[in-house]
Amino acid sequence: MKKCLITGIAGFVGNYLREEVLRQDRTIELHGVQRSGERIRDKKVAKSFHSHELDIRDSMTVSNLIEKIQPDVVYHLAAQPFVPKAILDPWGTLDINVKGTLNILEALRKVGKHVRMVYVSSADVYGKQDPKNMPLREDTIPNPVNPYSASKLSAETYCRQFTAYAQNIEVMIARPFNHIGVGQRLEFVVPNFCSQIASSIKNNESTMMVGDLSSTRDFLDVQDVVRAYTYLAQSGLPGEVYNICSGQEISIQDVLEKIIKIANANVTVKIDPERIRPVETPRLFGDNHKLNKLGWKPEITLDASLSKIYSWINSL
Ligand code: A2R
Repeated sequence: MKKCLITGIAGFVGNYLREEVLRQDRTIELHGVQRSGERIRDKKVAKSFHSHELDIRDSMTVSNLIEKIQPDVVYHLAAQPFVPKAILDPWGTLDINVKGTLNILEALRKVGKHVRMVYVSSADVYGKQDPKNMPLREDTIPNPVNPYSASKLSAETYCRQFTAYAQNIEVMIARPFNHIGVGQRLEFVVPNFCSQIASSIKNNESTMMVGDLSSTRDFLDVQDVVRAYTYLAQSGLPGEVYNICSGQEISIQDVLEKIIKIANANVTVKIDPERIRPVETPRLFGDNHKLNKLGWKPEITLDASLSKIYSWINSL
């Protein structure tokens, strides 16, 4: 029986990845690492995998667990994923994102069994780029501009090095662009807009204040994102980087208008100059040809994804 380990299984993305991995193979022996056991309350979900509570910064515990499981496939998602937190605490971010990844790689190397690992990095490693470089391809030279993306790029480097010299380890590196879905934290742009619009309808307010809406991004539904991770695990090339993106550029303004239409809201959007901050990345979208070549293509449209998210927020 194949053994799979997902780190960060109780997080936003990990939760969807768990579902997708089990949907594709009901017989798989699934293990999940979570830092605290509190996030999965649903008993049926909790029973669907072997849960291991540990901190990936602790090399001994990581090593013992990997020695015990001897996984065939690893999806490494556990991370400190917030840029503002990384700016406040670069050391803590480095510890989790880099040392944590290194602990996993070193434990897999010591076990010696052949393993394929998907390392979930971030499109944020591209950082500050000339808008003319869009859509970003995997061979664009990264230029990280914050401690989060610096830590992700550093961990990517270790993944490539271990793939090169540890005979038993093959790591595929995923660089996801913006992903959205039910359950995402409310501070992210889409749930945030949905929540403001839902409350403007409930409170009969006709004006909504926003910041700069002109920047463009590339959105995928989280279910398409986790499907892409399984494609990398199955047929990605070791040591290679893959953009996980739609390849479609859309302005935040257009996303907001779509949500207003879905909600059938009658709100006027007003730009609040106080909310306008210098945007580091006015345009950000990727080229997904390399991922498409593995057979993946997105299945969920942006409209369908936004509708699901709006209904969820509206029901909270
Ligand atoms: O801190 P917890 O208990 O919420 O667990 C989080 C877990 N995690 C850790 N697990 C073990 N040892 C650690 N030192 C540690 N630090 C964090 O990673 C949580 O379950 C998971 C991250 O989930 P979210 O915060 O919901 O992030 P999301 O959006 O699922 O991102 C997944 C990956 C990350 O590597 C991002 O950098 C990338 O996608 O974009």
